[in-house]
Amino acid sequence: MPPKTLVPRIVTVGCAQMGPIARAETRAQCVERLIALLREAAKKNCTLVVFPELALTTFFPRWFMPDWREVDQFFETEMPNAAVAPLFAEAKRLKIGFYLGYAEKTPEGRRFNAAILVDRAGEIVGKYRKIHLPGHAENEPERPFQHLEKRYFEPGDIGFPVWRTMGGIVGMAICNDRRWPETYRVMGLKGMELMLLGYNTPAINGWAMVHSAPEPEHLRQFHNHLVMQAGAYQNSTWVVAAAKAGIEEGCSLIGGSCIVAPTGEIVALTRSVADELVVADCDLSLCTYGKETTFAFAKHRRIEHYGLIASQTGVIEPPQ
Ligand code: CDV
Repeated sequence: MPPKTLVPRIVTVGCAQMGPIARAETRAQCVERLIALLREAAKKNCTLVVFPELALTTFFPRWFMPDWREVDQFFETEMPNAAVAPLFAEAKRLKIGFYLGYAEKTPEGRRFNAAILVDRAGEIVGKYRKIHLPGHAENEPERPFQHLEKRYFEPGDIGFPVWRTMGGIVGMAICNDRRWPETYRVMGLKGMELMLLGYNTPAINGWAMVHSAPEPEHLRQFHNHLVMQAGAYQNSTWVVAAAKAGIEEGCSLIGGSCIVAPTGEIVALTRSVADELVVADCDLSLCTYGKETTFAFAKHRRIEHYGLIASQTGVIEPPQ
């Protein structure tokens, strides 16, 4: 059989890191920053831009707020809405699709850490609700800062969908999801070629500080890249990950926003902890090699031995 020639399928993707967002910063100010990044992406021929998790507000789960009316100020009750309309309009004018993370409150009063995927025509084609919520549900005043995602959000209830859009098969995830191999594999089993993700990762672990468990800061960045490089390689997919970075309300967030190729190699990486765009020509045809060789799932997976993964949550050790 003659060798198959792979036709390049290039999506020029912008990974739009944001510097800190102050608590007092308005939606309008955030949207202005997002639009500036979008315009820079247009100059660099991007057709898709990835913004961070909770890109319209500060990372509010760092505070315990007993009054839910205060909490609700950080949530969007509809999407799009008046505040983000200028972003949608500019993206449509520039013909750029985008991923945007935000806090969602549904008409029934349910709260999710969500992301939307908007296509080049300005239409919302997909929504994802964060499944792996880190942190804790109760105030823990001994911590230097809180991580109350388990209080303010419900775990996502729509699984890990993927969408045929922008020339490929696209999936979404949010922050902590990237640390779990199941996230990539479930979407990998749906043929994902491009995973989009936003994150807010503190440079220190509040629990570790309280318990004197050492986790040097460099490990936070190492683990950030380790998991995404592994997930990309093991599922032969591109991964585009945009951080919110820098000192936000006294809390240091790591940067390290990056674009990872299906080989697991980082092909674009931010250098700052401020608003910064990095770009890569993501050739989706490069996914084919891994998907047809080492990670040809249909040929090599042995699901008869994997049942435990989907039937047991925690560890059950063998008897002594
Ligand atoms: N926003 C997050 O999900 N942050 C977590 C932190 C708390 C570890 C992360 O996985 O980066």
